[in-house]
Amino acid sequence: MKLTGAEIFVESLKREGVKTVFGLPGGVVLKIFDVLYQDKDLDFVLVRHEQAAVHMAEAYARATGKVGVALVTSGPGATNTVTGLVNAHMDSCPIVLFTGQVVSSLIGNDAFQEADIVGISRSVTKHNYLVKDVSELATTIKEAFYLAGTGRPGPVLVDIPKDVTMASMEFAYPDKVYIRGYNPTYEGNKWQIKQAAEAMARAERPVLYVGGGVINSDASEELYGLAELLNIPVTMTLMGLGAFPGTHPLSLGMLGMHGSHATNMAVHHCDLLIAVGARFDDRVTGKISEFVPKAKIIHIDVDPTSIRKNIHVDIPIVGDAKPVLRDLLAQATAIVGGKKREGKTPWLQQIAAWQSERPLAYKPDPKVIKPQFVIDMIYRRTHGEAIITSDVGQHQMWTAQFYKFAKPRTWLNSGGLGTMGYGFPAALGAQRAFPGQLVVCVTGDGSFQMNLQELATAMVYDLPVKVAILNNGYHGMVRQWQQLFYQGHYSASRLEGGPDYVKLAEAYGAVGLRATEPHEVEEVLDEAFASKKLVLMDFQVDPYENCYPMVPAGGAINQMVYEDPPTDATRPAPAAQDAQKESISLA
Ligand SMILES: Cc1ncc(C[n+]2csc(CCOP(=O)(O)OP(=O)(O)O)c2C)c(N)n1
Repeated sequence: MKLTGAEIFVESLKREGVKTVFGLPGGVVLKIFDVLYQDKDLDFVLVRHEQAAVHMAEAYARATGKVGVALVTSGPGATNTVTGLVNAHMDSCPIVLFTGQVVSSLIGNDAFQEADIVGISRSVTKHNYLVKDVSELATTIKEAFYLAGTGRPGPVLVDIPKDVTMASMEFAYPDKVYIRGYNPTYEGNKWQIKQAAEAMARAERPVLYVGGGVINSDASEELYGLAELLNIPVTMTLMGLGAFPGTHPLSLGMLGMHGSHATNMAVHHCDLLIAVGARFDDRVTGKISEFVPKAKIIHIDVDPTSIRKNIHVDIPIVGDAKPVLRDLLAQATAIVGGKKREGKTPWLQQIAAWQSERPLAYKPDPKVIKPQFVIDMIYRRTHGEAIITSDVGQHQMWTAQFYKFAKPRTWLNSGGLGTMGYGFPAALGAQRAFPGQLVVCVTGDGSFQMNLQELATAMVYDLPVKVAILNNGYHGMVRQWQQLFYQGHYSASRLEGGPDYVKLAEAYGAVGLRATEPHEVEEVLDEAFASKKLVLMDFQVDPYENCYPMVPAGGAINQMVYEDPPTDATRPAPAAQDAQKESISLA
């Protein structure tokens, strides 16, 4: 049967099992939207800004393990997606983004709403395509999904000119894909795995360092088995949180710039670091020449170009985390004769000593809401079972520190790019994937204002996410750096003119709640979590709280700062404090 390009597009998406597409229309994609108008099987979620559509697709992908999909128009529609593409690229998130393009004959002529999105996105996508003829459309879509979801996952862009959507041809969807030169390696080299298993069984002070790759490859069970078998403590990157249960006695939580004292000390002093699906980001390693000075390093990664990119590795293993950890577990089981190592080894005792020396903690205050207290309360009410998204800043680090994620795919976060404005649309994407689930977005007043227009999308599609704004009246993380490293020169970090969030929620038909004192925090959370609607919670938190421990930029990870300098002369000037107090009392 002959189909138009637009019909081929929709039919191909269904063959890929797509249920939901996020996006926003425009002239060159109207033929596709006309087909969607008559279609009952494909959900289309209309956003208010294309950046948000990509974040929703990313979060949908991370929460479900499927490929996320977005569709936008040419020119400004396409360029608005660039931040989302970079974000997905940095966090290895599988999405396919379809952009409309002006008719083929006008490409390169500065036509109305033309942008060379293939050129613009080349360095920030795993691959991209311009479909030149309707005959290529189905194969291109098949390849795009395959590339996005296999190997090291990532974003793939498919640019479709308007005339391609209008032209017709016989429809046939390919069953298989063959892409020359693209053959991801899944199984690790047996000899290297044996070497790694022996090194792990021999090590006296081993640490597993786990990243988002373990979550992408659904390898948590294998990781659990291995950690328990050999009694190895597990630290996770920001992207890896949830890969190993945060409450497990072997969990060390997050490492790096805002990792805890015990975790960073354990990594610094280990004799074997087993990196799985993690990429030795500078926020993790700190000063690279002083990173793990006494350790041998095993690095397991599906992407061969990640290995030895940032750090020397003793045993490299190219492969997908799941089969490699499965084989490692089998080898290690044979080496230890099937007998689990248990009990507090001297190494675990040392770690426990570091933990009690400087536990991850904060000073509660009876009068002022501490941001960490809000996170702690969210954790106590959800027991690590909710899907949590966050934005970027202090609130993000406090969430990573104080919320103990129980399961993979429950923490959706912009790790690599650090994109303010990610958290709220991400929560909406996850809620669309799991309508019955509690989805909480922890955000800052700066970050939330970057994509708050999606409140409308949330209301239209009945996405009852709970947004906890840790409102400190500042770009808090910027203010912290200015206080600690720029002599208190608070340049452009004070956030004036924010809306009244309760009224804002109400303006959209949502529920708005506010807490200004600590005793109100639990009430607000209880009311929000009991509500079936979208709730905005305005927590007016201590504007001057800083996130510790902290490894100053460029420092080694065992050289942490734990508290404000003794003479805190660099706190914001009284005028700024008064302004903040005023805005709290006005609110
Ligand atoms: C799009 C974008 N612009 C700028 C930054 C730089 N930046 C990092 S953290 C931060 C402040 C975040 O403020 P807020 O969202 O209020 O969170 P807080 O640190 O106060 O918790 C800024 C401006 C960024 N990460 N993303």
